[in-house]
Amino acid sequence: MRLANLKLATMADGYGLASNMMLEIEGGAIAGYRPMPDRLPDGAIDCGGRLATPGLIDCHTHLVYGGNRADEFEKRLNGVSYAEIAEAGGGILATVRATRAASEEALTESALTRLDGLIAEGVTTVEIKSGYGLDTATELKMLRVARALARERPVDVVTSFLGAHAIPPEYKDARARYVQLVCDEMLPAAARDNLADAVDAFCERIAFTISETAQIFEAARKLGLPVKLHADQLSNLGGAALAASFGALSVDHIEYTNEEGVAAIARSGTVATLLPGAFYYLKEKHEPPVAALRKHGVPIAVATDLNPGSSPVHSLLAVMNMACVLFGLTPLEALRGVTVNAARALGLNDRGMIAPGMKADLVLWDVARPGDLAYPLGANPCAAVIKSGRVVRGSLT
Ligand code: DI6
Ligand code: FE
Repeated sequence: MRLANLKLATMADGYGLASNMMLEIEGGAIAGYRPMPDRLPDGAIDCGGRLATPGLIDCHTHLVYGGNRADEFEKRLNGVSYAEIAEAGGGILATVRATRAASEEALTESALTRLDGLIAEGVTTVEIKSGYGLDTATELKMLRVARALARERPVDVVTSFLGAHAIPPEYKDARARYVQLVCDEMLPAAARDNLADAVDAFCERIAFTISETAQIFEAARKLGLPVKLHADQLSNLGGAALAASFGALSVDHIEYTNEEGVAAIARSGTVATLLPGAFYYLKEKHEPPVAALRKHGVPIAVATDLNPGSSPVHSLLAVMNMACVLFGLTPLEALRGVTVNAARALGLNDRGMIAPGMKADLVLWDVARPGDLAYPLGANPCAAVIKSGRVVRGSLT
């Protein structure tokens, strides 16, 4: 396929802008691009000067889950605190009950609806975590559903095992035994069935300690699986530094990470994934250390954290805007955060940029400049989506 008359934001360096380009796609990959010849070559599709970016990558979601928690949102706004809701058996554990009770088909159906919202905005790769099962059968069920989504829609799914998301009620007074179960049974089962591309954990006072997290990361290492971490979201436990010592792909949230933690992830080449949706919904006040990330040259990714509790956000474009308004990212940083740096956060080196040999995952936009993508809230200028060289949405002309 030969696309003509494109404005490319290759993201190779900054936006990597190149106007008046022809782009060649062969066998699902980008063969190359070059300036337009004087007249339109035979068989080339005139894209009318539209902007093309790499397909967007949402590198942190929990989009497979049962039920919803709209009732808790309403309760919170009527004065009941997040902690009170959790103590009464709500919060993550409410979603665990609903997810355990849901059939694989029902989980797939509801996840597809959410996934379709992301795809409509140009997402071509999405990461999906388990973590609402907290028992072996349900964790594997969630991961199978995540894998099934990639067969149902033109999107690549990267999975993360998050058995260490919360302590399930059955193990309320036996944390150590639960961590053991995660390491000795759940994680090996997920690895055996090829259901986990990476291992994640929630390291926080209300979740897992630094030493429990280290134990889980050791188990991941034995299985040859890369790690990532929900780190320093509500307090600074030193999660980012721990993850760095395991060469983590990414550390996510990191509102409370200090400069020492930032220096550690800079040394380990770990990506910092910012999740402004959770910051917004939880009315968090402590901003992530963006200045230190810039100073230490840490690649910054941005993701929805799509989940039913702290971030019921179904729009990666909205999150780009929120990263700018709430965290002071520039529109360029926001776009790099959902393309080149999001690919790196997932350990994928075949996407996130427009370059020869990269996957032909592309989005055509009805905007004049790439910086415009982070500007509105609630607008969707996506004109067409190309996944592995195939037009899967909209029209190129
Ligand atoms: N951090 C969060 O904010 C979410 N999970 C996590 O590890 C909360 C997920 C939920 O409330 O369901
Ligand atoms: Fe999360």
